[in-house]
This record gives sequence, C-alpha cells and structure tokens, in this order.
Amino acid sequence: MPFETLLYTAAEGVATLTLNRPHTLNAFNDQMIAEAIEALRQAERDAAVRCVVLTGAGRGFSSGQDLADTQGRGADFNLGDHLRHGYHRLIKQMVKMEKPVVGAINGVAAGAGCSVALFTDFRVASEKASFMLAFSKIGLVPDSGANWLLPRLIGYTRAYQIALTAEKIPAPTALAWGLVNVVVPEADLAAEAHKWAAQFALGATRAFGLTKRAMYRSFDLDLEAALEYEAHTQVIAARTADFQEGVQAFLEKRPAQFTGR
Ligand code: LHQ
Repeated sequence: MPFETLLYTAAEGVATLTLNRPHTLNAFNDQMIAEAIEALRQAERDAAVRCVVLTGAGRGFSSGQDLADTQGRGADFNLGDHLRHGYHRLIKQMVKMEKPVVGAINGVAAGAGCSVALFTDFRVASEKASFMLAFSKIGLVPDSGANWLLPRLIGYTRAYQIALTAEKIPAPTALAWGLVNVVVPEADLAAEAHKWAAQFALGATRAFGLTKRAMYRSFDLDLEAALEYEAHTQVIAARTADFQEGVQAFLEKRPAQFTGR
C-alpha cells in the first residue's frame, strides 16, 4: 500500500524517505510514525537498498509530535504508551537497521523531530536547519531517546542547557558542537545528501552495519567487553565477499567493487 504521510523512492542503492505533512512542518501523527517505521523496514528488507536518506518536505524537517492531534485526545491520552508504541519503535528501528541512515536536515527539527533527526547516522544540514528541544516549552521532558543520545553527542553541559532553554540551535552552531557532519547552502542540500548516500551505498554495507552495531553496543560496555564485541563483529565482517574483494583490490592496486555481501 502506498504511504500517505511520507514519500518513498529507491534508486541506485539509496532509498529516500521524505516526511510529508508540510502544513505542520511535518509533525508526527500516529499514521506518520507507523508509516516511517514501515518505510524503514522496507528499506531494511530490500537488499538493493544500501543506504537511506531521511528528510522533510517543505521548510521543516519535523516539528515533533502533532500537538493538535494530542490535544484532541483529551485527558485519557497515555503519553507513556504513545511513546512506547510509537516513537520508541521508530527510534529502535533506525538504530537496529544495519545500513547507514543519512539525515538531510532541511529545516527546523523540534521535539521528537529533533530526536529523530539526531538518530540518523550521518547528518547533512541546510544552512536553514535548526535543532530545538522544544519539550520544556510545553512542560515536558525530552523524549524519543534525546536524554540518552544528546549527552553522548555533545556532553551533559550543552545537552542540559538546550533542554532547559528550548533555544533553536542554528546549523553553524550545530556543526561546531558536533550535532551534524556537514552544513551546506539550502539549494545544495538534496544533492549533497545524495552524494554522501550514493558514496555509502557503494561501500562495504555489512561492515558499515556492523560498525554501527559495535559503536552503539560500546555505549553499554567496558573496554574489555567492547574489545571482545569488536572481535565478534570482525569475524562476521571477515566472512563477507566485500572483505575478499577489498583485500584483492588492494593487492591488485585497483578500486574495490563492493556488492554489500
Ligand atoms: C504544528 C506543530 C506541531 C502541530 C508546527 N503540531 N502543528 C511525545 C509524546 C506525546 C505528546 C507530546 O509530545 C511528544 C514528543 C514531542 O515532540 S513534544 C514537542 C512537540 N513539538 C513542539 O512543541 C514544537 C511546536 N512547534 C513550534 O514550536 C514551532 O512551530 C517551530 C519552532 C517548530 C517552528 O516555528 P515557525 O517556523 O514560526 O512555524 P509555525 O509555528 O508558524 O508553524 C507552521 C505551521 O505548523 C503552523 O500552522 P498554521 O496553520 O498556523 O500555519 C503550526 O501550527 C504548525 N505546527 N509545529 N508540533
């Protein structure tokens, strides 16, 4: 069934997922959360897809939870269950898929939209992009993994500051703080994000996926256990055709032709 709240295209190893509720700056309603999870699963299952681009339609990346929708649900709305059944599944899907997810951050990423943007693996931001932990403005705590990820990305000092102030972090500051990898002019964003994605899609996909797994796992491990886990992932990587090809190409002094297997 086609998606209604997002656009999904796939070509030349790259799946592009565009959040598409621009009249709300791509606020998440239940349908968009469910469809984003399903679209990521589709990209995960499709062996021809070796990298994913996540972006937003219009001038926003995502403004987070659709507050009009939330308001309409009245006092019985259980926020905990809403998070557990929605955003948590979305964030875990992003982290568990062993393909790089490139965020093409086209505009404001606020609230849970900020969390989703930051859980992409490589972030290309437009000069018009900004990041905002909007939660405190409406009396909430950061959610959708922001409390776990942000101190790891930028340290507690800045993470707690932006949680309290809900200030909009503009793209140049986001770059200086290590929230994004690259900042480009607005007009170049799609091409630049796809350039990176196309490069990743031609890489050793299994090794990229295992690297993502090992780095996330390392957050929970001491050095001894992390070394052991690296050895485990290296054994898996060494069984791939891409490892054979990489070594062969090196010895033959030619560029490697990775197939993602
Ligand atoms: C919106 C939204 C929006 C609906 C802009 N919803 N329409 C999880 C569990 C359960 C409940 C609660 O939440 C969560 C997680 C969360 O994500 S909490 C945080 C929710 N998000 C926010 O608090 C951000 C709210 N939005 C804003 O502060 C501003 O819109 C930002 C700073 C993102 C952008 O400001 P502007 O560029 O000035 O745009 P705008 O405010 O004029 O918005 C444009 C339109 O989008 C406008 O509609 P309209 O019909 O007037 O043109 C807004 O109402 C609509 N919109 N965010 N989250």
